[in-house]
Amino acid sequence: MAALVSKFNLARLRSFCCLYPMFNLKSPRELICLVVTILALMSQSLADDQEFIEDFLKREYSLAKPYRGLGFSSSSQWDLMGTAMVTPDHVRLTPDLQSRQGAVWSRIPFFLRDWELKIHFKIHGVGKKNLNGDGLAFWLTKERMQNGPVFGNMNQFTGLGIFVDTYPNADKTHDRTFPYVSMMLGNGTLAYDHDRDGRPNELGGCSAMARNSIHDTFLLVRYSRNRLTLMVDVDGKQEWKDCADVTGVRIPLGYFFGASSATGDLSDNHDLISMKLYQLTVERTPEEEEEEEEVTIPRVDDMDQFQVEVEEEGMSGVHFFFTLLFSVMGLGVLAVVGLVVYNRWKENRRKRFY
Ligand SMILES: *[C@@H]1O[C@H](CO)[C@@H](O)[C@H](O)[C@H]1NC(C)=O
Ligand SMILES: [Ca+2]
Repeated sequence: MAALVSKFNLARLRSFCCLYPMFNLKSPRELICLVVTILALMSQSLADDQEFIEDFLKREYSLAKPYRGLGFSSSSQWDLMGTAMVTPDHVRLTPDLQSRQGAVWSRIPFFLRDWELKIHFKIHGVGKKNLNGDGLAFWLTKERMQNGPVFGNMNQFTGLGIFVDTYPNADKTHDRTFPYVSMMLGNGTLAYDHDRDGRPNELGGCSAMARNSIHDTFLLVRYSRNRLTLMVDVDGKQEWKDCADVTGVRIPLGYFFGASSATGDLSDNHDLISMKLYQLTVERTPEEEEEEEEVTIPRVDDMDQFQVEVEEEGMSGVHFFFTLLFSVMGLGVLAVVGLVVYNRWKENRRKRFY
């Protein structure tokens, strides 16, 4: 393929007869000719890149403008639910009004093993910071079209949930700034704990100033070779910032993409502009193919790595040992200081007597 392209480009180059000898330019005409040739080659390679991406964009799993017939036509690949509404510029999942729930779900089960999902969304409203809610969620789950308490979707879901949480429910812990983006892998029994903003079962996350932003806000989810990566682009710099990265993640095939949102006492407009699914080409050796294990329930191979952070109540053995050690050391230092002070005091007193 590459050889073919370069052969083609060479032919193109030759057609600009002026390039022999290549850098021995005798007249302005030849210089212009060279510049034109270079520009032509550059535009050619840019076009190639474009084609490369287009090739792998999977339209059947993507939601993008124009949203012709979305949710209504029988040929549409998506279903709408609740307050979700299509406008020429976005799919509004909820308006900036209390107690609304809306969602959009793919109708086609998803069977690719290596993929990348680029999400363009917009969260905006009139509420002051932290007086808005609740946020947006993106899904790749076994279930679809079930409303519930997790950003407008059911709890105990089976599959991947990505959350853009805009309201801090656990107000005791000021350990993170909101909006907070995080991900969780549900297995049908694990629950998303809304009161604690999902902390107990999250696989990682980051703060992202994605509300009332003057910039376009994007998320990127990549899943390849069982590695799940989450990236954000919310500050208009056109670059991805790492947000979460987990290996050994196993997501079964045949699940559905979706997006959902909910408002409660607090609200926001939650708009989905696009979800673009790209297939990634990953070479696998026959051995790797064999090792690739078919799973029926989503799981993370080494789940223990996440349990550590969650432990809040009670002390672990190591924790206890160090607390004891430092307490003893502290007491020792105090005793020494006390002794020194006492001796000084005694000496001073003795001096005063003589
Ligand atoms: C889901 O994960 C939890 C925690 O790892 C585990 O206790 C539970 O048995 C799992 N459920 C299923 C259906 O595998
Ligand atoms: Ca929350």
